[in-house]
Amino acid sequence: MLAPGTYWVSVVANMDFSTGGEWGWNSRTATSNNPAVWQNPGGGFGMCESWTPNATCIGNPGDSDLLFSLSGVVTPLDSDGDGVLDGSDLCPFTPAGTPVGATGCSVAQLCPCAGPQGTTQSWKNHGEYVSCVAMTSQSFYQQWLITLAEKSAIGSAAGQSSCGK
Ligand SMILES: [Ca+2]
Ligand SMILES: [Ca+2]
Repeated sequence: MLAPGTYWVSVVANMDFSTGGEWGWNSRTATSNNPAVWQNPGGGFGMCESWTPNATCIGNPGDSDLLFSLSGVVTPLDSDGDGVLDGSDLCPFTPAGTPVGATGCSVAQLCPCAGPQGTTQSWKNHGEYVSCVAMTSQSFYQQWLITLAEKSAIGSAAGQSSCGK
């Protein structure tokens, strides 16, 4: 699977002319991103032994790019598998199976033990941390993201933690 981006497409044709005949790649005048490049290790064709723009090798500006098509299916990515696609997920690396809200963040990611989310500060005290967890888990419960038992367990774990101490 390829992540969104720009990639090089490369073909290596190893053909003995006497038995394999010729191989070619149709060119076009329009250029997308970088122009096509070619290398001819050993210099059998007398040109461009290392990567050089096609149009320079061939000596024809019309050979600046090569024609090809790729077939496949575009699949939106959900890298951490929490059900929120990467484009909308504000919290990457959510542990597998952890309930998240619409922004792809778990209670633990919204109330990190180290300090308030999005800051480099620590919690003022343990109570501030526990309060964050309590409010966030209550919100998750009201959105049917977690059960009452899960909310209680999350709150209990926060109370027993040393976060903010
Ligand atoms: Ca996600
Ligand atoms: Ca996430």
